[in-house]
Amino acid sequence: MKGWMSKFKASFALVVLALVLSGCGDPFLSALQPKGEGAGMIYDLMILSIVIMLFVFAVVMVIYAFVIYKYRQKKDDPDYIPKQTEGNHALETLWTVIPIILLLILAVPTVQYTFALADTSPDVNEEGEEMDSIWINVTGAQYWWHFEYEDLEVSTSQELYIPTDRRVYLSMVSQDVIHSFWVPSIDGKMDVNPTGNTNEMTLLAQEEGVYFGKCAELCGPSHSLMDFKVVAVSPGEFEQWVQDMQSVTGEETPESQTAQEGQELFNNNCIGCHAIGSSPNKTGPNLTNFGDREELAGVFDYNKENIIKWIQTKGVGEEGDRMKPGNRMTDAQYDLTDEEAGKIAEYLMQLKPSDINPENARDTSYQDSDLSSLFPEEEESEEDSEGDEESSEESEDEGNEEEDQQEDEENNEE
Ligand code: HEC
Ligand SMILES: [Cu+2]
Repeated sequence: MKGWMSKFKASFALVVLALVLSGCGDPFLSALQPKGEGAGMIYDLMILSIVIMLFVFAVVMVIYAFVIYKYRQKKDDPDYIPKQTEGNHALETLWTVIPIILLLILAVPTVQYTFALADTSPDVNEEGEEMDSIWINVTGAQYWWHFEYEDLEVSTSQELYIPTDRRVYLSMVSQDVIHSFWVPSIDGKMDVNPTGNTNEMTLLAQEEGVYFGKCAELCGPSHSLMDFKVVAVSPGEFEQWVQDMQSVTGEETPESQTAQEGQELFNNNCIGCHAIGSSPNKTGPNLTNFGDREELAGVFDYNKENIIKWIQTKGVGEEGDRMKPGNRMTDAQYDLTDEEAGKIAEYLMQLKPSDINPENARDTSYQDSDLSSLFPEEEESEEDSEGDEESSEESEDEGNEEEDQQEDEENNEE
């Protein structure tokens, strides 16, 4: 009786544990609480395979219990042996066909979703026209991520801003070793390679929010600190963010005297690796909107003290209080006093070109937009072709363009 009780307690504890674990994970970092199209598909597949597994488990258990009970050794006839079955065609066919059917049920949506997730062709709108795609060049580096919105002439690092309800397209490479881009609540993983081949994927966030991302490929001593975020804001807010970011040149004069001195120090010591304003990828993160970061270098508390510590230890931290060992800022040559580092920190912390920041992703305000203001070129070129007057210079330019295009095509064919 006692043994039975403790077994009961153990299984009861297991059931409770399973229930608790099933609610597990933060909504912004859990594949079990999908907030994106891709994560939703992956979640559905997970549920489907778990349901099938539970079904198989239940059937096997029922048969098992039934057989054990029915053919147990009986007291009145201990020598009785049940009829032995061998080579039963009906049974063998049955237990071959059932697994095949189950595997087919799994395979059809898996194959379908695999192709859907890999599809990077442009979306079509309700009228069936192709919509402009937002392509973002993503570069993984030890131990941070760079995001360049090439067509929009906007760059940022650490925090990827995207509009909700609209697919964005990522074109992904690595600057050094293999990393893996993973935002569990929005989509699956994608590796980035240093060898020159570019991987592509799409992201679609269905709800505004700040979603946490992780590098999912062991990439060096600070791999576990290679965190980043996806900031999903409503389309109207995204449009505004892009316009605000586009207006930054890096030459804006800050208000306070200290920050102005900080700017000069920054331009003398740091600009080689860090850009402010749009730029292709550099050795270090783009700092255009550094003042809106919620974490320093993706993981550390964002405050002046930590920023000074980061600058003075070149991102390595102090003995006993490590920041990111092995990071590439250790190559920097500068030598600054704490006071100077403080001035730079002041300058960097006031870099807030936009009212759109992670707070806007968390609030409930929703501004709709079709994002057409971000893609004005097409309208212009239509007007161009309608215009009847064309200067000779223009037509020359067009000739060049055609040549360029031909060259591009030839390159592609290669
Ligand atoms: C040799 C190139 C190099 C130089 C020079 C350099 N940095 Fe960096 N910096 C980096 C790299 C690489 C990182 C990313 C480290 C990481 O997160 O792994 C970084 C990260 C940072 C960050 C964190 C950025 C973020 O997005 O949170 C700050 C702040 C920073 N550097 C400030 C400075 C300042 C200030 C200077 C000049 C005094 C400077 N850096 C000079 C390469 C450099
Ligand atoms: Cu990594």
